[in-house]
Amino acid sequence: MRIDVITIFPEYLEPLRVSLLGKAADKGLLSIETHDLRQWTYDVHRTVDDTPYGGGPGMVMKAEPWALALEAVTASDDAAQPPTLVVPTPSGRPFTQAKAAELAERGHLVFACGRYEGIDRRVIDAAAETMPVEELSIGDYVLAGGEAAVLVMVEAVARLLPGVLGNAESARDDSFADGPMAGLLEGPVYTKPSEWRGRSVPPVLISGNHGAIARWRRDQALARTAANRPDLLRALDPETLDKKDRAA
Ligand code: 6GU
Repeated sequence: MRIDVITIFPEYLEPLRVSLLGKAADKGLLSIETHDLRQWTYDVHRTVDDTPYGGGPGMVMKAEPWALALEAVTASDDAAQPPTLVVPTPSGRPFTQAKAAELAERGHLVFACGRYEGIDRRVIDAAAETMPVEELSIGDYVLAGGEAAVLVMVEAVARLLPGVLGNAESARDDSFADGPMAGLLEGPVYTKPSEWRGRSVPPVLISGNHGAIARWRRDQALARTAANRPDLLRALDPETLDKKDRAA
């Protein structure tokens, strides 16, 4: 997968080079490039923003630098296989695990990081005529710009690419993933020693009874979901609950 990020703060995206993402890049599974939007400004002040039409607070990012940037980073794409343009914005649709999985299927993602009050709408409308555009929000709070949201989205997408995770199964039981625990939050986990500062590991986990362990894990997941995300519990299909779930 190829990822391009256009921003006025390329240093902000440096973390993309470390850890899981850095290793994925080293393995050739992922190629990430960041681009300074000011490369595509031609005035002495390298202006990227201006006052909003209609008045109001703040500044709006100008259309032309964005259009030139998008043309440059999409120049090698085939018109039949366009990249997906992702615009992080608090006004977007929710970025979810399902959306991450959908984006992980695409060959080329371009992230357009807005700062100030956003990007001139005509840029997004024009882009949408030649490529899919996803305006996405990572949650119900407001960030100063899209850069931190891009770090979140790229990490969520990249770990779903084949070969990126060390353990192919580790994505399966994740909170929100499809699978036996779909729609439930993950419960608590324990490792050695079995006794630590007077606290024991739940005995069922050392029992060797795999049926009892699976039942216990599911009960813990149900309890945690009820406590932390009652909205998720209400959204569960009652058909996916068994008799023992209902009792819990
Ligand atoms: Cl994607 N961008 C910004 N600037 N703020 C946000 C966001 C994105 N998601 C939630 N808040």
